[in-house]
Amino acid sequence: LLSVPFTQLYSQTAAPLTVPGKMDWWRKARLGMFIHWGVYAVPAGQYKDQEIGGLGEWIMHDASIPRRDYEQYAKQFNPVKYDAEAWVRMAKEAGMKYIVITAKHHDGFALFDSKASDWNVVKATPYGKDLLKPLVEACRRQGMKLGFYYSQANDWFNPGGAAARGHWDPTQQGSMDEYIEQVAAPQVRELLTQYGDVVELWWDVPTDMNRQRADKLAALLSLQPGIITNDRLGGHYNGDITTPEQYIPATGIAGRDWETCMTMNDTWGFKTNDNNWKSAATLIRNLVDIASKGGNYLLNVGPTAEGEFPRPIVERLQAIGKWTAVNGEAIYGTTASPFHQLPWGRATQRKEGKETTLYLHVFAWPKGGQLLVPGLAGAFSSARLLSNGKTLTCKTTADGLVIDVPLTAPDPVAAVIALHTTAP
Ligand code: FHN
Repeated sequence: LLSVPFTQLYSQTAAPLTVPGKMDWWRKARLGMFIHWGVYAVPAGQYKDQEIGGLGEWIMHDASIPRRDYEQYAKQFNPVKYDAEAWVRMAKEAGMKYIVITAKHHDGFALFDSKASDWNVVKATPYGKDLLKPLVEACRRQGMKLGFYYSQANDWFNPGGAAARGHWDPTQQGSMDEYIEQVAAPQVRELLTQYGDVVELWWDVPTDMNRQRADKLAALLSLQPGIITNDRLGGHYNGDITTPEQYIPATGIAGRDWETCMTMNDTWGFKTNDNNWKSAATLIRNLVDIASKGGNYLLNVGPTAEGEFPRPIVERLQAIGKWTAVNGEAIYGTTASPFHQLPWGRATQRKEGKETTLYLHVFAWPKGGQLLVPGLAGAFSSARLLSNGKTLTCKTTADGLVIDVPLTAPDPVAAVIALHTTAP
């Protein structure tokens, strides 16, 4: 949408709400699930028998669909296969520690029973039930943290909402101040008072947001004092986390908590014909790369209009879960690598008092049975393979630490060796 990352789009100075320790769980979590779901899953990338390019959730905008036409899709939105328990279970089994779902995206459609606008799942669809409540209950039962994405400025349906590249339907026109007052602020209040603990408020695309409008929405965050917000509200707010989108910062983002959000294919919202899937290996290595730089990975799922995760997404979640089940200790609760770079992979670390565990994530397994960690010296009390707990011998050399390793990679995607030391 924008040629520059949001971090460069505007500079803010306002400090986020700070509750001591509110980031602690988040910094340990490392991996979350993004869910982009809404009426746009009905056309799923097609309009008037034409394939519409671009993002699935942008179809109303990209095909300039008049409000009255787009409203017909809501009449077909009936996610009878929606199973919130199953969604949360798949996220949990993948090793995801929190979920952020689009409560309302740019098309203005609310997935919840909002009194601020009838353009919502209860009033405008045959399904007729709040979609967030079952997810809240499933998350509570399964111990999963839940946050909401809310498009605070772009709203292509409720009059007065902004449109990043200009309106196309005269009925979209209206006062943005009245939209903020009558729709956005009341809906954010509904989300922060009617759905239990909300761990993240994920603002997005702050078109035409000024300080006064941003202040009105930011003031509502005090309803959930421990809530984490991002850098996309607009005005002068930088929130708690920076949000690189579809890319991993080369060396992390110094001095900021950050969360790379990414799709598994090329679209956030479901499209029938978007089959450009990243491999599970790529997604796992992205997780490792992000954790090695001290960031979080918010990996997207775009459910179908019937309420199901597409099969390629289910398969990738299962593969990620298989890897995190074995290697999770090298991700969760770790901090960034002490190395500038490593020729064969990445590293993370965990410090507990005088104990340090260094996790070596090996992408390119060495030939010849020896792994060199350049420049690493010091007394390591143990070295073990996470895949099978096997102890490995290691010795310090002039070039660094040499570890005797099996001839074949225990895990072709990322095999992890844990080095333990009490040396300072
Ligand atoms: O326009 C949105 C887009 O639809 C999607 O929600 C992404 C997710 O980060 N955010 C905006 C594009 O930057």
